[in-house]
Amino acid sequence: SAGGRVKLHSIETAIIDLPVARPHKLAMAVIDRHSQVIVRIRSECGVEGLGEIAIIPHYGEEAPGAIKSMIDDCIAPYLIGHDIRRLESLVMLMDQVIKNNAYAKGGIEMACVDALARSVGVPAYQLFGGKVHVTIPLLWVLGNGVIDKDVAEAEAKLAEGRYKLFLVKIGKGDPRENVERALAIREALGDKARVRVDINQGWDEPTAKWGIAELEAGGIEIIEQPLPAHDIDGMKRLTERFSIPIMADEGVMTAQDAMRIAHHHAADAFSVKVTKHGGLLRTKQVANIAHAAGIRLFGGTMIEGQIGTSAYAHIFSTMPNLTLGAQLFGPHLLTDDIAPATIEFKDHALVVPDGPGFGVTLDTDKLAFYRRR
Ligand code: MUC
Ligand code: MG
Repeated sequence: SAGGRVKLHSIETAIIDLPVARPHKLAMAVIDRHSQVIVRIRSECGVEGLGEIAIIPHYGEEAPGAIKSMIDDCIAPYLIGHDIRRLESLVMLMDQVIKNNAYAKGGIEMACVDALARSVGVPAYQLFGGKVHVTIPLLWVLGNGVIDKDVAEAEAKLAEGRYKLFLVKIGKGDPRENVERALAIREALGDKARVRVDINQGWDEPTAKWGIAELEAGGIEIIEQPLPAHDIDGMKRLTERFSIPIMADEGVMTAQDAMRIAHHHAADAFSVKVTKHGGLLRTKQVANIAHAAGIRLFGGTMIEGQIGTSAYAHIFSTMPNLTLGAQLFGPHLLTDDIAPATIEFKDHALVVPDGPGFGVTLDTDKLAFYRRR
């Protein structure tokens, strides 16, 4: 056994920029290269762990350079020598070192979980109660911003047998045009597919009252984050008003956010993401609050590659109330990665990897190639 030597020896970070299959249009950004901060940790006994922090530009308060510096200069120096088996205590220590900064902390914790699970030879999900899902239904995000292109892309995904659940991003520009675009896509796909929308905080309450009614009547199945993240009262009124499920994403970051939303009944569902909650432990905490409150879960993404997607899948697999699938489409939008493709996809679903750790190995040549300098 590793005895008492599973101590953190080093934490290294690198910013990478990965190519994408097509420009991905969101409310706040167009992604034509996707940036990630990669975290590599090593224990004194030589066990390694990998973390990945994917960043959508202009999405939140985070930026790659700031995350890298936060880890290298502000957090890592305090963690060296800490026993990674005491994971919760490591997360508490990070919270003492600096407030918030969930992405930076989440990337470090992710790498520690990988190393810890590897050191005991188990899949990461085994540290969080084991898997209740063997596969997780997948959702593809249509991000062309143009009806014909989105429909053609969805048809191609349907033909491949990989996706039959789609999400349209409708938070940018004229709400009327956006609602029409979502309904046109829904109409064109007919019974072959199900369609959801993400407004990414783009509407005010009167617009949401009008828009959600239209979308519900047109057969859209879920409405994600229609109002600004802070507007819990507005989200509560929409959740009460409509029978179509209202999902919180940007509005649920911390466990306290989850408590508040659960208390006020201000969402029917949460989109959970390891980075925004600050690691696998905190993600599971948010999920547990949701479970207790009868709130359903959707596995979110910041468009992760092999490492992040596997980490997300491991923790998602342990959540009984994760019944709305996952948008872990990153490995199919990114056209290259710094780790060989190991995650399997089958029957419109992702197969939860079986480790050890996250089961992903780094390709150091690729890391050197994509590394920002
Ligand atoms: C979000 O708000 O869900 C993830 C994938 C994507 O295309 O947008 C996001 C963020
Ligand atoms: Mg979202």
